[in-house]
Amino acid sequence: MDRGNLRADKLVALLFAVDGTLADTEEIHRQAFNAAFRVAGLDWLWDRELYHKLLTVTGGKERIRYYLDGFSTDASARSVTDDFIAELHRTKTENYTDALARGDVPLLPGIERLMLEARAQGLRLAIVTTTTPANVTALLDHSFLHDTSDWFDVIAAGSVVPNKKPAPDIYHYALERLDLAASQCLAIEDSANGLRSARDAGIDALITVNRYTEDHDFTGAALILDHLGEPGKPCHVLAGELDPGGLVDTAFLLRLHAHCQAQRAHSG
Ligand code: XBP
Repeated sequence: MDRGNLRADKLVALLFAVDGTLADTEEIHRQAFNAAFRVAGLDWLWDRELYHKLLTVTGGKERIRYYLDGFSTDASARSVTDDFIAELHRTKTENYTDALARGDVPLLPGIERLMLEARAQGLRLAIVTTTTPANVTALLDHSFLHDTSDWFDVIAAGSVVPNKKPAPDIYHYALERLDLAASQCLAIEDSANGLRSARDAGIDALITVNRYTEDHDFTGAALILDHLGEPGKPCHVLAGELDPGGLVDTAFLLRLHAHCQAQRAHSG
Protein backbone atom coordinates (compact mmCIF):
# COMPACT_ATOMS: atom_id res chain seq x y z
CA MET A 1 0.00 0.00 0.00
CA ASP A 2 1.39 3.41 -0.94
CA ARG A 3 0.79 5.72 2.01
CA GLY A 4 3.56 8.14 1.08
CA ASN A 5 1.30 11.16 0.60
CA LEU A 6 -0.98 10.49 3.52
CA ARG A 7 -0.87 13.17 6.25
CA ALA A 8 -1.34 11.17 9.42
CA ASP A 9 -0.11 13.19 12.33
CA LYS A 10 -0.90 10.93 15.26
CA LEU A 11 1.88 8.82 16.73
CA VAL A 12 0.88 5.16 16.51
CA ALA A 13 4.08 3.12 16.75
CA LEU A 14 7.59 3.19 18.19
CA LEU A 15 10.26 1.45 16.11
CA PHE A 16 13.34 0.36 18.06
CA ALA A 17 16.78 -0.51 16.72
CA VAL A 18 18.61 -3.15 18.75
CA ASP A 19 22.39 -3.06 19.09
CA GLY A 20 23.46 -0.05 21.12
CA THR A 21 19.81 1.05 21.43
CA LEU A 22 18.16 -1.66 23.54
CA ALA A 23 21.39 -2.84 25.16
CA ASP A 24 25.10 -2.17 24.97
CA THR A 25 25.70 -5.24 22.82
CA GLU A 26 28.40 -4.15 20.39
CA GLU A 27 31.14 -5.31 22.77
CA ILE A 28 29.49 -8.75 22.90
CA HIS A 29 29.36 -8.79 19.10
CA ARG A 30 33.07 -7.85 18.92
CA GLN A 31 34.08 -10.61 21.32
CA ALA A 32 31.87 -13.12 19.46
CA PHE A 33 33.59 -12.27 16.16
CA ASN A 34 37.06 -12.66 17.72
CA ALA A 35 36.13 -16.01 19.30
CA ALA A 36 34.85 -17.24 15.91
CA PHE A 37 38.13 -16.22 14.27
CA ARG A 38 40.12 -18.08 16.96
CA VAL A 39 38.07 -21.26 16.56
CA ALA A 40 38.70 -21.14 12.81
CA GLY A 41 42.46 -20.89 13.44
CA LEU A 42 42.67 -17.32 12.13
CA ASP A 43 44.91 -14.74 13.77
CA TRP A 44 42.50 -11.87 13.02
CA LEU A 45 41.86 -9.73 16.10
CA TRP A 46 39.37 -6.86 16.19
CA ASP A 47 40.29 -4.47 18.98
CA ARG A 48 37.92 -1.68 20.06
CA GLU A 49 39.57 0.94 17.86
CA LEU A 50 39.35 -1.24 14.77
CA TYR A 51 35.79 -2.33 15.60
CA HIS A 52 34.77 1.30 15.85
CA LYS A 53 35.86 1.73 12.20
CA LEU A 54 34.29 -1.57 11.13
CA LEU A 55 30.90 -0.48 12.50
CA THR A 56 30.70 1.81 9.47
CA VAL A 57 29.28 -1.29 7.78
CA THR A 58 26.15 -2.93 9.21
CA GLY A 59 25.59 -6.67 9.19
CA GLY A 60 28.17 -9.16 10.44
CA LYS A 61 28.97 -10.94 7.15
CA GLU A 62 29.26 -7.59 5.38
CA ARG A 63 31.49 -6.35 8.21
CA ILE A 64 33.87 -9.30 7.82
CA ARG A 65 34.13 -8.64 4.06
CA TYR A 66 34.74 -4.94 4.72
CA TYR A 67 37.56 -5.89 7.10
CA LEU A 68 39.15 -8.22 4.56
CA ASP A 69 38.95 -5.64 1.78
CA GLY A 70 40.19 -2.63 3.71
CA PHE A 71 41.98 -3.53 6.93
CA SER A 72 43.45 -7.03 6.84
CA THR A 73 47.18 -7.52 6.28
CA ASP A 74 46.57 -11.18 5.47
CA ALA A 75 47.79 -11.71 1.85
CA SER A 76 45.09 -14.31 1.14
CA ALA A 77 42.26 -12.09 2.47
CA ARG A 78 40.85 -11.28 -0.96
CA SER A 79 40.39 -14.95 -1.84
CA VAL A 80 38.16 -15.67 1.17
CA THR A 81 34.84 -17.00 -0.15
CA ASP A 82 31.33 -15.93 0.84
CA ASP A 83 30.71 -19.49 2.07
CA PHE A 84 33.68 -19.28 4.41
CA ILE A 85 32.43 -15.93 5.72
CA ALA A 86 28.93 -17.38 6.20
CA GLU A 87 30.40 -20.29 8.23
CA LEU A 88 32.48 -17.92 10.37
CA HIS A 89 29.39 -15.81 10.93
CA ARG A 90 27.33 -18.85 12.00
CA THR A 91 29.92 -19.52 14.72
CA LYS A 92 29.87 -15.84 15.67
CA THR A 93 26.07 -15.93 16.06
CA GLU A 94 26.35 -19.03 18.32
CA ASN A 95 28.99 -17.29 20.44
CA TYR A 96 26.82 -14.18 20.68
CA THR A 97 23.58 -15.92 21.58
CA ASP A 98 25.45 -18.10 24.14
CA ALA A 99 26.81 -14.93 25.76
CA LEU A 100 23.32 -13.42 26.00
CA ALA A 101 21.94 -16.68 27.40
CA ARG A 102 24.39 -16.33 30.29
CA GLY A 103 22.14 -13.43 31.23
CA ASP A 104 24.65 -10.72 31.98
CA VAL A 105 23.66 -8.15 29.31
CA PRO A 106 21.28 -5.63 30.89
CA LEU A 107 18.98 -3.37 28.89
CA LEU A 108 19.91 0.30 28.67
CA PRO A 109 18.17 2.74 31.07
CA GLY A 110 14.52 3.38 30.32
CA ILE A 111 14.00 0.78 27.58
CA GLU A 112 11.73 -1.69 29.36
CA ARG A 113 10.03 1.08 31.38
CA LEU A 114 9.18 3.01 28.20
CA MET A 115 7.99 -0.07 26.28
CA LEU A 116 5.70 -1.13 29.14
CA GLU A 117 4.26 2.36 29.45
CA ALA A 118 3.88 2.89 25.69
CA ARG A 119 1.98 -0.39 25.32
CA ALA A 120 -0.27 0.50 28.26
CA GLN A 121 -1.02 3.81 26.52
CA GLY A 122 -1.96 2.03 23.30
CA LEU A 123 1.15 2.61 21.22
CA ARG A 124 2.35 -0.24 19.01
CA LEU A 125 5.97 -1.48 19.13
CA ALA A 126 8.31 -2.86 16.48
CA ILE A 127 11.94 -3.91 16.21
CA VAL A 128 13.89 -2.70 13.17
CA THR A 129 17.46 -3.98 13.03
CA THR A 130 20.19 -5.30 10.77
CA THR A 131 21.18 -7.95 13.28
CA THR A 132 20.43 -11.66 12.83
CA PRO A 133 16.93 -12.71 14.07
CA ALA A 134 18.40 -15.26 16.53
CA ASN A 135 20.26 -12.41 18.22
CA VAL A 136 17.01 -10.47 18.73
CA THR A 137 15.31 -13.54 20.19
CA ALA A 138 18.22 -14.09 22.58
CA LEU A 139 18.05 -10.50 23.78
CA LEU A 140 14.26 -10.60 24.24
CA ASP A 141 14.48 -13.93 26.08
CA HIS A 142 17.39 -13.14 28.39
CA SER A 143 17.73 -9.38 28.93
CA PHE A 144 14.10 -8.31 29.45
CA LEU A 145 12.56 -8.84 32.89
CA HIS A 146 9.07 -9.33 31.40
CA ASP A 147 7.75 -11.84 28.90
CA THR A 148 7.82 -9.88 25.63
CA SER A 149 6.24 -12.54 23.40
CA ASP A 150 3.25 -10.31 22.49
CA TRP A 151 4.93 -6.93 22.69
CA PHE A 152 6.10 -6.42 19.10
CA ASP A 153 3.76 -6.27 16.12
CA VAL A 154 6.74 -6.65 13.79
CA ILE A 155 10.30 -7.85 14.30
CA ALA A 156 12.16 -6.78 11.16
CA ALA A 157 15.67 -8.20 11.36
CA GLY A 158 18.68 -9.22 9.29
CA SER A 159 18.56 -10.21 5.66
CA VAL A 160 14.79 -9.99 5.02
CA VAL A 161 15.57 -7.02 2.78
CA PRO A 162 18.29 -6.77 0.12
CA ASN A 163 20.05 -3.71 1.55
CA LYS A 164 20.81 -3.23 5.25
CA LYS A 165 21.01 0.13 7.06
CA PRO A 166 21.84 2.89 6.10
CA ALA A 167 19.47 1.91 3.25
CA PRO A 168 15.82 2.57 4.19
CA ASP A 169 14.70 -0.92 3.11
CA ILE A 170 14.25 -2.41 6.60
CA TYR A 171 12.11 0.56 7.70
CA HIS A 172 10.04 0.32 4.50
CA TYR A 173 9.58 -3.39 5.26
CA ALA A 174 8.47 -2.64 8.84
CA LEU A 175 6.00 0.07 7.70
CA GLU A 176 4.52 -2.30 5.16
CA ARG A 177 4.08 -5.03 7.78
CA LEU A 178 2.62 -2.57 10.32
CA ASP A 179 0.41 -1.07 7.60
CA LEU A 180 1.35 2.40 8.81
CA ALA A 181 2.61 5.58 7.21
CA ALA A 182 6.04 6.91 8.11
CA SER A 183 4.37 9.94 9.72
CA GLN A 184 2.63 7.68 12.26
CA CYS A 185 5.92 6.34 13.61
CA LEU A 186 8.95 7.40 15.57
CA ALA A 187 12.26 5.51 15.47
CA ILE A 188 14.64 5.08 18.41
CA GLU A 189 18.15 4.66 17.04
CA ASP A 190 21.76 4.92 18.19
CA SER A 191 23.88 5.37 15.06
CA ALA A 192 24.29 7.54 11.98
CA ASN A 193 23.50 4.53 9.77
CA GLY A 194 20.27 3.92 11.70
CA LEU A 195 19.29 7.58 11.57
CA ARG A 196 19.83 7.70 7.82
CA SER A 197 17.86 4.51 7.30
CA ALA A 198 14.88 5.84 9.28
CA ARG A 199 15.00 9.34 7.79
CA ASP A 200 15.25 8.05 4.23
CA ALA A 201 12.08 6.07 4.92
CA GLY A 202 10.47 9.32 6.10
CA ILE A 203 10.54 8.46 9.81
CA ASP A 204 11.83 10.86 12.44
CA ALA A 205 14.28 9.45 14.96
CA LEU A 206 15.23 10.03 18.57
CA ILE A 207 18.88 9.10 19.14
CA THR A 208 20.50 7.66 22.26
CA VAL A 209 24.27 7.45 21.92
CA ASN A 210 26.84 4.98 23.21
CA ARG A 211 30.64 4.76 23.26
CA TYR A 212 30.76 3.56 19.63
CA THR A 213 28.40 6.19 18.24
CA GLU A 214 28.84 9.34 20.34
CA ASP A 215 31.07 10.88 17.63
CA HIS A 216 28.60 10.20 14.77
CA ASP A 217 27.01 12.94 12.68
CA PHE A 218 23.36 13.03 13.79
CA THR A 219 22.22 15.92 11.61
CA GLY A 220 18.46 15.63 11.13
CA ALA A 221 17.79 13.77 14.41
CA ALA A 222 14.66 14.79 16.31
CA LEU A 223 16.63 14.76 19.58
CA ILE A 224 19.92 13.33 20.89
CA LEU A 225 20.11 11.95 24.44
CA ASP A 226 22.58 9.92 26.48
CA HIS A 227 19.79 7.42 27.29
CA LEU A 228 16.03 7.35 27.92
CA GLY A 229 16.26 7.88 31.67
CA GLU A 230 14.99 6.01 34.72
CA PRO A 231 13.63 7.34 38.00
CA GLY A 232 16.78 8.25 39.93
CA LYS A 233 18.90 8.15 36.75
CA PRO A 234 17.91 11.15 34.66
CA CYS A 235 18.82 11.38 30.97
CA HIS A 236 20.53 14.41 29.47
CA VAL A 237 19.91 16.26 26.24
CA LEU A 238 23.02 16.30 24.02
CA ALA A 239 21.32 18.21 21.17
CA GLY A 240 17.79 19.21 20.27
CA GLU A 241 15.05 21.69 21.10
CA LEU A 242 12.82 19.64 23.41
CA ASP A 243 13.84 18.44 26.86
CA PRO A 244 12.18 15.39 28.44
CA GLY A 245 13.15 16.61 31.91
CA GLY A 246 15.25 13.59 32.77
CA LEU A 247 12.83 10.87 31.63
CA VAL A 248 11.46 9.96 28.20
CA ASP A 249 7.86 8.84 28.59
CA THR A 250 4.93 8.41 26.20
CA ALA A 251 3.63 11.94 26.78
CA PHE A 252 7.02 13.33 25.84
CA LEU A 253 7.26 11.18 22.70
CA LEU A 254 3.81 12.38 21.57
CA ARG A 255 5.09 15.95 22.01
CA LEU A 256 8.35 15.21 20.18
CA HIS A 257 6.50 13.55 17.31
CA ALA A 258 4.08 16.48 17.00
CA HIS A 259 7.06 18.84 16.99
CA CYS A 260 8.72 16.87 14.16
CA GLN A 261 5.47 16.80 12.17
CA ALA A 262 5.09 20.55 12.55
CA GLN A 263 8.67 21.09 11.36
CA ARG A 264 8.10 18.85 8.34
CA ALA A 265 4.88 20.73 7.49
CA HIS A 266 6.74 24.03 7.85
CA SER A 267 9.63 22.98 5.58
CA GLY A 268 7.15 21.86 2.93
C1 XBP B 1 22.75 -3.79 14.25
C2 XBP B 1 24.20 -4.04 14.17
C3 XBP B 1 24.53 -5.31 13.54
C4 XBP B 1 25.38 -6.24 14.36
C5 XBP B 1 25.85 -7.43 13.60
O1 XBP B 1 22.43 -2.49 14.65
O2 XBP B 1 25.03 -3.24 14.56
O3 XBP B 1 25.17 -5.04 12.34
O4 XBP B 1 26.53 -5.54 14.84
O5 XBP B 1 24.82 -8.29 13.46
P1 XBP B 1 20.90 -2.04 14.73
P2 XBP B 1 25.02 -9.69 12.70
O6 XBP B 1 20.21 -2.93 15.69
O7 XBP B 1 21.02 -0.63 15.21
O8 XBP B 1 20.33 -2.14 13.34
O9 XBP B 1 26.42 -10.15 12.97
O10 XBP B 1 23.99 -10.58 13.30
O11 XBP B 1 24.79 -9.46 11.23
